[in-house]
Amino acid sequence: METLGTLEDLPLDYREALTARNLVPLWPSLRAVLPPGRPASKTRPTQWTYAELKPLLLQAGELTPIEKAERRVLVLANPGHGLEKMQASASIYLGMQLLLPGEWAPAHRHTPNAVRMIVEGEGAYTTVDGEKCPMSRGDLILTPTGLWHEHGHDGTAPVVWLDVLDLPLVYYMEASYVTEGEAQTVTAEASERAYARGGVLPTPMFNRSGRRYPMLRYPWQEVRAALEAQAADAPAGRPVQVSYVNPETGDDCQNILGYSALMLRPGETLRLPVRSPAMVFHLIEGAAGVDVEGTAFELAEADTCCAPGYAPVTLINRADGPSFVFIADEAPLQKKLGVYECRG
Ligand code: 1HN
Repeated sequence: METLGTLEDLPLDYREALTARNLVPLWPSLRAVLPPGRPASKTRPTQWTYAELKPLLLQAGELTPIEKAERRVLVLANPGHGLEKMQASASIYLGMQLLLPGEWAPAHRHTPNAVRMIVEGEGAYTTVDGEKCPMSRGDLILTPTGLWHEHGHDGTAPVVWLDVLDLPLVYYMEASYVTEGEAQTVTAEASERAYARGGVLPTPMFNRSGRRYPMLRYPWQEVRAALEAQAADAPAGRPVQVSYVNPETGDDCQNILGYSALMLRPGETLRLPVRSPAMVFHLIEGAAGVDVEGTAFELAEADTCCAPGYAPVTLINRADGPSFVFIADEAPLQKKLGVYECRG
């Protein structure tokens, strides 16, 4: 591939003439925006350990009252993007949120989509679109674009959850904004009970269909049971994984980011297919090694790490029993845009 001319090759008065007219020569930057064979990635393989994060999050609980924070969150920022950008990858935002007993995070709605993966504690709940969703360890709760949501806590100990949002993408599109609201009245029945059994759905005439997001809470005990059931029949070597989908359509549960849970059986090592989307791994149960193109992470429970797109990733179970990993990725977005690739 030919080496292209640089900016410095050009006379200063020519460069200044371009700048003065808001013009830029392409060729000095062409290889940077179009690298050969594989994208250049700012997303650096990065790990955030819960043991290090938790005391700092609890300290935030002492330093900053909820009224002064609205959402008391420490953002898991990727240094490759610059910490101030608050992004884990090009499109994924991650944050650990703390809610203390009796606290209230007021209702709002916004354009970015969010999900919560509950890490620790009992007694908190989030109300989404009039549906009260209790929060328990391992549950996934959706807060899709445009739906009202607020968090409360009737329990006695701190509750912590992982927020995953497509904020970096929506912000980049200059489409990110919020609307403040009044506390919601609970009007909707629990969607996770209506959609609790695979293969059968509430009869369309009487169900919640017509809602773009019919199911908002995916209880961990159901997801774990689905993985255990799949593992009972899956031959060694076949990945045991379930995707969080819209039960009415089978589509990804949200438009931009994809969510799944993966079970590593005792002794299992899994080389994931090399794919274009960046990924986030959060350990729900067990212990796991994550090798991202030669960078080795060890995840204990509640630890989180990320991998850039196109990076080979290997997951290794380190526990005596099964390990369970929650995965977020950019696949739905990339598939919709037609840039998704799986290189096997
Ligand atoms: C948000 O609305 C929440 O509702 C958490 O808990 C984190 C990060 C950026 C923008 C909105 C929440 C957020 C957020």
